[in-house]
Amino acid sequence: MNKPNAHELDRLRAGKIYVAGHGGMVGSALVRRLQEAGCGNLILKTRAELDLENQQQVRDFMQAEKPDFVFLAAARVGGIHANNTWPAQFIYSNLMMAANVIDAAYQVGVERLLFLGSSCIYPKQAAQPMSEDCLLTGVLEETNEPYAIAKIAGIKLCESYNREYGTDFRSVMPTNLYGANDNFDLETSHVLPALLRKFHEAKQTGSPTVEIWGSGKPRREFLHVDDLADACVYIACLAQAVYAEYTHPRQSHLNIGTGSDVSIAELAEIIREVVGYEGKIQYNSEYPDGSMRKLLDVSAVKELGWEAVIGLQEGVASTYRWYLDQGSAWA
Ligand code: GFB
Repeated sequence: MNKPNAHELDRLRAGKIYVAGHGGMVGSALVRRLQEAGCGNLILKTRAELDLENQQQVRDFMQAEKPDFVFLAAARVGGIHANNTWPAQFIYSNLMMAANVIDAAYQVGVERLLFLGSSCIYPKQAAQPMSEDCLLTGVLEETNEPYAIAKIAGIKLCESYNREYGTDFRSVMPTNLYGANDNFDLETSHVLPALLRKFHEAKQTGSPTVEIWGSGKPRREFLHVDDLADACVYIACLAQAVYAEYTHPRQSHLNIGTGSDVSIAELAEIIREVVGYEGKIQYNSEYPDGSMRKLLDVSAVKELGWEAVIGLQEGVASTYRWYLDQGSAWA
């Protein structure tokens, strides 16, 4: 774990913190990390208790609670197939949640807010690794353009409120995430949990092949969600002047990743080994590849003193153990 600024961490510990989306993979990791860091005053609301797409509910909740800090980890997320199949739901839900929470946070004087985005905000043909300043320099990848537009809007909301109202709203753009509490539903999940489940079930049933979507050639950078949560707390604890020094008023986001990537075929080999499956891999080109490469330039966050510590092999193994501990929950 990376050590956050002690003075700022004390402010976080003394404050009231709202974690939006605490039931999800990212939100639950954030709650674990905040509790480990000694932050005990957390406000957590289930979707049934608070609908973040409902502006009035969000305003009433913020007025009643008046949190000091907000981590905006609530989002409608999914893998390539889900993004491609339900574009309206991805753009609408994410736009509404970002607009409602960010505006209500401003209205009640939230001291600091951290908005979580995604590396798919960058253009399809961006030079690799993708640095923060390639945002809005080209056309987006089509399978997840609606989701990406909503996430770009979230960054621009934070920036605009900072410029117009002097708020301290920050944004982090994580690369592809995985870990405990991931989604293992084969239709809506991302590649890493999908392959863990597919190899596991193929091993159990003695199936001779496992199907992998696309060509296996696209490259992705995978970050364990506990590393991301650590980065979020670290960045939320940067003094405002330090954060400002590494960002820009019109480009206020920071990339979070490991700095290295693997092809989907290489990822499949790692997962096959962790699971202990001995059959064959079959590629299905009827499914899209999506972006051919999405590697983040993480030099800014590194210069700020943060880096990822969980290796891919180790992270895949612990995620597999987590999946096994869930028993037949995903069957
Ligand atoms: O993880 P994934 O769904 O999302 O897919 P993206 C990554 C790559 O893995 C694609 C391939 O080339 C897929 O075709 N793949 C192979 C598979 N087998 C499978 C499988 O069984 N399931 C899945 N899901 N993929 C998403 C975006 O893009 O990444 C979101 O749609 C978001 O907006 C997220 O940014 C992080 O990396 O292509």
